[in-house]
Amino acid sequence: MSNMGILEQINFLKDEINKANHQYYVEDNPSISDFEYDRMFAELKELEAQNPLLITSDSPTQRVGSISEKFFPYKHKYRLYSLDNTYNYEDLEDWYNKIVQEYGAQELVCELKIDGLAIALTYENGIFVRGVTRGDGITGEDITNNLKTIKAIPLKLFKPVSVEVRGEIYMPKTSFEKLNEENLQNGEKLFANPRNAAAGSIRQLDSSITAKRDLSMFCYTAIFTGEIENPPKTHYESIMYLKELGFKINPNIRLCKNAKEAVKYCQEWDEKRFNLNYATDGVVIKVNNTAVQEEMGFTSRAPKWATAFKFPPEELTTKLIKIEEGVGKTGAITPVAILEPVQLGGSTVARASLHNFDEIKRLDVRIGDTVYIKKAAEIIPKVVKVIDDEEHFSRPKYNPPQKCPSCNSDLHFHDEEVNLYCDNPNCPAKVCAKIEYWVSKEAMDIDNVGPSVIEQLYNKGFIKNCVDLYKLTIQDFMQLDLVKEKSAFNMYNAIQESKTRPLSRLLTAFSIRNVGKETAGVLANEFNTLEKLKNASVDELSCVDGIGDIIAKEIYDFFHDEENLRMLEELKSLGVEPVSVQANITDEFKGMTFVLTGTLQNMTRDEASEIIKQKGGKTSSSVSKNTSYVIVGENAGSKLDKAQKLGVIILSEEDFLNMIKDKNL
Ligand code: 3B8
Repeated sequence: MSNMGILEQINFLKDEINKANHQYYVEDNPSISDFEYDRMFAELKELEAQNPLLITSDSPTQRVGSISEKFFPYKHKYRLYSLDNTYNYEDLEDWYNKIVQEYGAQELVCELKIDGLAIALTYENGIFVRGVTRGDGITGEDITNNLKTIKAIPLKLFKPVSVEVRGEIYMPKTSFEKLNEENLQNGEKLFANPRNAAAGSIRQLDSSITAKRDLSMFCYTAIFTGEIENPPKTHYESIMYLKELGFKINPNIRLCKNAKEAVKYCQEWDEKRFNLNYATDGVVIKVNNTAVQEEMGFTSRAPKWATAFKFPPEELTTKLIKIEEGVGKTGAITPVAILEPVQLGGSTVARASLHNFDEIKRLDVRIGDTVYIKKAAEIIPKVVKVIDDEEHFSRPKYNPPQKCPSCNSDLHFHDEEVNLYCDNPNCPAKVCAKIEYWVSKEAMDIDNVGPSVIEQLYNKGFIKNCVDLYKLTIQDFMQLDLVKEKSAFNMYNAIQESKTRPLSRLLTAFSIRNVGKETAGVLANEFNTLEKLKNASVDELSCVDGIGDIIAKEIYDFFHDEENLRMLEELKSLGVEPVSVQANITDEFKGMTFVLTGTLQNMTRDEASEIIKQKGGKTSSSVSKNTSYVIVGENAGSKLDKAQKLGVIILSEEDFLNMIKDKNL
């Protein structure tokens, strides 16, 4: 075989195997025998082994095994928004009617809401180049190698288009049950539901484990990043286009003329969903017309043109054993129902929320009552109703506490709030709750330091606040119950590691009122450094998309409170310096050195060098024969002269702006 012949044969085999994969894993309609498939696969592997230079990333042989040390954060080029929820048909009709009022009657698209993990896939000229988890919607983790093992994800599309596709990774219910059976026999951990099993499988550092798990993916959004012929004008058309490109889409998609038809779709699937081999927790309803979608836009967290109708949650009865009073990080006292354990919504429930003391009064919950509990997917179970059995009225009424269960201070109501509060700033339970939040997954994500460790550290007087965590030594940890050198070392290390968490996490950890992880992400993205955020005015803050006047004032106040400023200084001196997760580095400017001189009109020199770095280039402060370009602003001095002398290419600011066509930077 000539060289050309080998390349042709390799390409032929790749195409045939990719087609067979598509038929089997996407269309559910095998086109060739296993034997034929294995034969072609073996031949391709053999040819590639003899000609390793001809192996490409879209070859079906590249779907297996590699080991990573960790997953790298990746800043999404286009944010992944959440969906607003509707829980009943009335809200769904209201949502639709408001749209009709403003934009006229709209066709809707209904899709099943797959209960899996949201992922963004990037294709360049038809080749799969990257897959990233949703994360907080702004930054996720690069799990490309693991995603490559999922055969429903095409490595090469049927057309050479550039597109970012979003979808949901899931594990079929039958595969989930089989996996749990195996795990049970091997004495390994069981997964609570298919979603957790999918999450556990996709987050393996060894992708050969992921490859063994039966995962699949339904795609539901496309953002075209390059030119295409006849761009779709509706969501429905764009889904059909995804199908043509080779993606797996959920077949139960339906066009609806109005909200009534959408409600009918929801009612139908609320019953039929149990017959499906994948988990769905609702229906996503979207405005079909893409131009109208664009006009409607987004709130800070979700598109206005889509809503998720959540299927009604499961309910069950059990006995209320007692009511525990917890103290939260704000000092709010929260009653928690301790229950006789029951199985509900795929997990064991032994505790349920009672919200606040008004709620207990309204429900007239008494210890010993039989209560209804309800749990929607991912939502904390709650007590919804008391059963009026014979004994209910003979049981003593429940009275809210008057003293803090932790520090015994008097409790108070705050203005217009239903919660009771402990206002003692030194209340041990409150301080511990704050520290627990600081170390939590959502905030600084400090592994190994759980509630009992925090309580012990606090009781021994080693920590009085979150900052003190960073002063602890390995010896301090070794004085705790049952803590040996190794785990002391791990705890210490975990704390040290958290010093360079992204800014969004530190902001979340501060527990500023109304600043949860979503808002913290938006702030970090907008301001990039703590210093810039600290110096932002209320106006600047409220100009940020999704930050209203009240939250802006709250953030401003936080950064102008003396005690907080002292804390920030102390954190800094202890080495807690958040990193800003930069947009990912591309290689457009690889090997190029830029010199900036003079005053730029559209950006500072720092911002310009940031852009150069993000595109893989370098900046230098002096011009030499190794300089690739000098960017000249106003009032440029000797550097311009030198560049002219050396014959280095000189760019105006406008030339530079044209070079960095990518508007997303
Ligand atoms: C916009 C559209 C989020 C989603 C969306 O099956 C947006 O459409 C989204 F900001 O999360 N889980 C679906 C599903 C999820 C989303 C969606 N469509 N079918 C799902």
